[in-house]
Amino acid sequence: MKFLPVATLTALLALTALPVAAQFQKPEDAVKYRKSAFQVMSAHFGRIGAMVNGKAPFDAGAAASNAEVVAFMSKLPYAGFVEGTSGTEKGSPKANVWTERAKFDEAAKKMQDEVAKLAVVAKSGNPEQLKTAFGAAAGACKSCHDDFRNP
Ligand code: ASC
Repeated sequence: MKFLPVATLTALLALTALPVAAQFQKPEDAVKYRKSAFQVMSAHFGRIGAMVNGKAPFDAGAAASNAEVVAFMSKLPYAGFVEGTSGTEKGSPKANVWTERAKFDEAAKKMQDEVAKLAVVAKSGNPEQLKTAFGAAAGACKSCHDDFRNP
């Protein structure tokens, strides 16, 4: 990332500032995008989960790099929550994502804050602190799922 020319970075930043609807050709593209972002986030979060739950050996370096990916990825999925893409099938967003948007945005921010803290804690290399921060982040994920995701 640090080797990208300034012009490229400026162009990328301008792109992220575009109105959400302009970022996707079709609603299905937005759905695919947000699911993909969550999938990558979940894969890396799960690797930390395996460590804190004793299913994988503790590896401070891996925890830190996985947590960094999670923290970065946590910023991406929300651009994909475009109007008209709620559903009823398992795992799809309920309509209240849009009717209670402020509450949804707050839940998203809570998760982003917790995974940012997880990334900081992971750098310290302390497995107990990692476990605590992982629990807080998982709780933020779950709370939003409980309120806004079809079971
Ligand atoms: C994960 C994952 C989530 C959260 C959530 C926590 O590993 O993929 O969505 O944790 O299950 O309750």
